[in-house]
Amino acid sequence: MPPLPRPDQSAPAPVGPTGSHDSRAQSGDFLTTAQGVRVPDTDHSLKAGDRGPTLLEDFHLREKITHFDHERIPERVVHARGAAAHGTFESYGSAKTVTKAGFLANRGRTTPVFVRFSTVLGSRGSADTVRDTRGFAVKFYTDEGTFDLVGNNIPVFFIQDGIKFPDVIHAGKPQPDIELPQAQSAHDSFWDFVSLHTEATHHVMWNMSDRGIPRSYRTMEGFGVHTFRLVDAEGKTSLVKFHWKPVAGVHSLVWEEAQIAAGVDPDFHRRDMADGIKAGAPLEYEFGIQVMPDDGTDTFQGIDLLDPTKLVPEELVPVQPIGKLTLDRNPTNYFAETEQVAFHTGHLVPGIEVTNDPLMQARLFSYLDTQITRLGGPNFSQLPINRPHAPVNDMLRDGMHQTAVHTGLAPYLNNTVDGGEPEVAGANDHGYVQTERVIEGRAVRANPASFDDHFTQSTMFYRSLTAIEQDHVVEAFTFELGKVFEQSIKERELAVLANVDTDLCERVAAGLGLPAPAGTPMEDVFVSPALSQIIDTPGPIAGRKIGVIADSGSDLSGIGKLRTAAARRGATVHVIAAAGGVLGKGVRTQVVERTFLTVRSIEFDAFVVAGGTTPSTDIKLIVLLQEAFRHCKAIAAWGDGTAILERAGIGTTEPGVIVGDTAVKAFNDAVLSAVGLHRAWDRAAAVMASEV
Ligand code: HDE
Repeated sequence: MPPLPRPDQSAPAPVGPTGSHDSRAQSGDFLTTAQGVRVPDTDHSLKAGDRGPTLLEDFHLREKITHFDHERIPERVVHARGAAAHGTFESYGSAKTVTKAGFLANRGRTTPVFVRFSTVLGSRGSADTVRDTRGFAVKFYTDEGTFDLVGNNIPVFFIQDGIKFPDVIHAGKPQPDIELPQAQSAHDSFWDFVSLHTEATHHVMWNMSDRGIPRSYRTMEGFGVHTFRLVDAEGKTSLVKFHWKPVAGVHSLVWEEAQIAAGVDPDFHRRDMADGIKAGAPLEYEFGIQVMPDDGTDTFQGIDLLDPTKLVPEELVPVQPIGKLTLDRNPTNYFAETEQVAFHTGHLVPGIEVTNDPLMQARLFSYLDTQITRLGGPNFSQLPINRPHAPVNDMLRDGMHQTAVHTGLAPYLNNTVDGGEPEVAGANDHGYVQTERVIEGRAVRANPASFDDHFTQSTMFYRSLTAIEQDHVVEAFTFELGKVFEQSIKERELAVLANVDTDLCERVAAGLGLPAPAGTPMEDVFVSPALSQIIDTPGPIAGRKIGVIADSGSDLSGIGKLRTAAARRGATVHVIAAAGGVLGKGVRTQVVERTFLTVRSIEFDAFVVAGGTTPSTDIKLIVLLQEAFRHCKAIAAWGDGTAILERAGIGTTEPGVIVGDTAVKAFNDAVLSAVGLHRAWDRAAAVMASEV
């Protein structure tokens, strides 16, 4: 008997003009129903007379309303608030020594990616700049199948065993009776949980540091958190930690900015990413690995590599760059792509394997499971954004929202009906063959003793920060615990801090007006300068925004020169004036993009007052400049623009304040270098101590 036709399971999805999606909606000349029937009127329902009741037979009305009624899907149970971008990963090939994964091992190979950034606790409509951990989830559409690296911007986690995940999230989410506070950890149940579960301390230290309030996604590090196992072409294994290093450097907001932004522009991070991409400044990160020997101990120099509350200091194991990620395309449709993308820690490719980290093990179950509720069934991999770019030839059949039209008669193996096909792949055919490892032991509900050390690395983190960063940690703890009502919770958390660092505990206790308990912090810990984000040489400024205060009398050609100098480094200049419109005439014009009414200091990384600008007494302008000064941003003026700084009480000799006669090259370079330093931290002590 001749073989029956083979099933074609990779039937292509409809492709629209934008490339990968079905863009049926809003194309063609006429509005139609979902059945393709042309619609004559979509504004008036079919009624019995113009003042009569609506008729049930109006199929267009019913279809339109019914579809609308079902437009929403459940938001993610965590990481509901997010934004994403498309891009490319290019391999340096340097990982070839440790992995056979083709997208990493082959120098110059490019792989399409989709990356979603998120906060953890807030609902889908919550603000971007809240104090929280950020998700950094990367989908690599490799030609050996899809690999998802579902990471965070903090290298450690609150808990050591996945069975505790619902507990920590229930504690962090709004309280269940009246659902508040939204997207905040500053409430009783969060601090109740973390003060009772001291394994959370290291992650909490990071959250309370500047890492909890990133400046933007482009200035945020990413971490795979768990230890992964890489396998090379000969079958040799290594243990690795994954890192994303932002090319733009690691920078954060200050707490007051984060709070203002949550009200003034809740989309602060989302807008920054989309605007940057649109302006031609892609987000860029280097992918790196720390490689540790897989010697059977799952430990490196006393650090338990299976404990996700521990990191490996970069001074002990340097991060080796293995490729570059560039995000340069905004999504076409938020729902279809950003909302429907489904990441899964179990989306692995040959050469990348998991370890026994008990947090990772639980995640391997959760991510597939959650999509079944969120995306309404088991066929979510067929959604355009989730579809692998490698050919798919599975034997999964039917189910809700099945869109593939499978052919063939034998969706099972072994078969003779479909000619015995398809075959299974061995390691030489790029099959995912798990490395053999010995697994034995008694079934116990227990952790290894090394998981009991909750403080050494919490202390290491705190002591590795600079003084100004430590001040921010003290402020953050004092703020958050100051929002807690139960005295016993505050006292218990102070007892935790007493075991991290005496000075930290005493300063937070003083802020709360409580006695500082005694603890036993480690005196002699390893200090890792790589954990600090403060730099002393200017970094790149692509994507940064500079606000220029001007009016019709300003030196518009000077603004033009500053704009050109900034553009050369990928930064943008935006003119701010008392009223909207265009300043100047003829060739020398500048469009006003913000007025004193619509601008707020948080939108910009630096402010410059153009020469020739008439001093204004508008309180909004004074507040704008004073706020930027308080947030330690670069502030500059040329010519008689300096009079406005003086009016705002900003001394021209203060750190990070640049003045010049004209917007010449030296002046512009000084301004852009100050932006590259991110903040004039030398100003911080004076600003904090200032009195009115
Ligand atoms: Fe997640 N996590 N997680 N998580 N996680 C989800 O999956 C979960 C953990 C992370 O942009 C959910 O599709 C468990 C660590 C990111 O779509 C869910 C445990 C890390 C995202 C889930 C963890 C993460 C999620 C919710 C403990 C950093 C957003 C919706 C065992 C390494 C992905 C979804 C996106 C999302 C479960 C712990 C990162 C419920 C059970 C550790 C970036 O499956």
